[in-house]
Amino acid sequence: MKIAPRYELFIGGAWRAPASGRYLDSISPSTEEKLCEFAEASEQDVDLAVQAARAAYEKHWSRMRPLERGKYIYRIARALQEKARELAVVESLDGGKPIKESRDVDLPLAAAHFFYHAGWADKLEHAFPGRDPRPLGVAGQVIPWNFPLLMAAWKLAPALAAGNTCVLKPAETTPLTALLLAKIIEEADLPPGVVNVVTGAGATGAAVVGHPGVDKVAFTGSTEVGKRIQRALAGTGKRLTLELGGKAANIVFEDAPLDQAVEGIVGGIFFNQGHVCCAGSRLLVEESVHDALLFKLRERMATLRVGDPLDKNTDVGAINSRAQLAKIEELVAAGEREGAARFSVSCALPRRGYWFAPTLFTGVAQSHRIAREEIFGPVLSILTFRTPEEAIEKANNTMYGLSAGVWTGKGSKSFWVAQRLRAGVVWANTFNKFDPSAPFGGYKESGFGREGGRQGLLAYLEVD
Ligand code: TXE
Repeated sequence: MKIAPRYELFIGGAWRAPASGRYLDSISPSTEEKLCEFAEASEQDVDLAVQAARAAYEKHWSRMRPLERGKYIYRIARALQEKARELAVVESLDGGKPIKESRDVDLPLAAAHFFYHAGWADKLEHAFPGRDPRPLGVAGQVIPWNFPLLMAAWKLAPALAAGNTCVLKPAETTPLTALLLAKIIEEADLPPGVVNVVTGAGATGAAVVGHPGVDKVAFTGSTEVGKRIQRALAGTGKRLTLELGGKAANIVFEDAPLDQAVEGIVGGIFFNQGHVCCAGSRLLVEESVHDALLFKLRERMATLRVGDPLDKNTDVGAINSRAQLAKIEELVAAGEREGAARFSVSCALPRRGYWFAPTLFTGVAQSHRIAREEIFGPVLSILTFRTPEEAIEKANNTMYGLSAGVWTGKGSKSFWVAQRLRAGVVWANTFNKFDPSAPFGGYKESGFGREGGRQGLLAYLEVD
């Protein structure tokens, strides 16, 4: 599974050149070298893809015995496992994340998502007994660049299991693994048009979500674009789920196992360079253990290896794009200007590519931009609290509500706090744990709808 010099659009089971004849470059963020080029789909191409998806829905996928649908999805899952190593390399080259993460997290989770949903295909009536679950039709799905293959799996697997057909639009900085997944789907012999992959930038995404032939839109990306899509879809009757940004609080009480918490905090913010919607980007620490925790945290941060994503020892890879690096730098500069104290790990960064050293800020006030805005980079903002009530109030003092973490030696306390947090996921004494059976999604401006589990299937079904 080598990277080809050029990728076309995957429409109706065939690889088609874009109507405009235009191609975009795929750049490796760790070297700034061009990896290949990929097609830019216009409205015309998107229209063909939606037509292909509609025809496949009517003729094949919605009529097929659910057990057969499940077999196809199992095939995709197995192929992902078989090709996991190569896909992990491409994911790291294209997106900049460390190979140990693509190998140990993205690939196994993507395969697990297909395995899990394959099992649902013929059991939907058991998931919703007596409620006659039926597919919605054609799903238009737009995904981001932070977990390119995994987000493709999160979108495609439940949609297909529920009997829908799909038009998937990967992010413009990371199209490659979705295109390789299209190849896997082609080799798995799915009926043509069941899955279509149209690459391009924001305009292609807008064409997908705005196409009148699309029955359901699923979007993961920035809050700004999510809101724009919500406005554009108002009054269309299309079903919509949005998974948007976050500003998760990781709350550490004085009775927490501090060494364990340090691991969770480091993983929570530096995993995937902090390009994670549920990243633990606000550390709320009980005042009495602030200094002790900070000491341990800085020591642990100093051991992080930043650099070549393909090196198995790398902990923190490249920033996904020049634009994302500029956004991180701008917010970090704002943090310094507003008076927070910055500590960045001192490490040699490669000369080429986009890099940012793991960084934390102390003395952060709730009004600071670094406490309010999603940085989406390896930058942690530390705030303190004195009582559980204050911790909860601060944790909830955000427009977002995707995830949170609670660290305490008392199980009852973590439940008490979790019940009061307005966040879709709350982890206790751990962070960033995922499972296809666990619904994931947000409160407030982090979006609505859930992905994963029985609840995630609801987004792709008409249930009486
Ligand atoms: O996101 P966009 P960007 C946040 C994060 C990041 C910021 C900007 O804070 O710094 O967003 O990232 C497609 N109609 N997240 O600008 O633009 C686009 O082509 C339809 C959090 O890269 O939202 C891509 O496929 N689609 C987030 C996808 O939307 C449109 C993950 C996401 O890109 C479109 C990513 C339009 N009008 C960024 N415009 C998370 N929740 O994990 C763009 N797109």
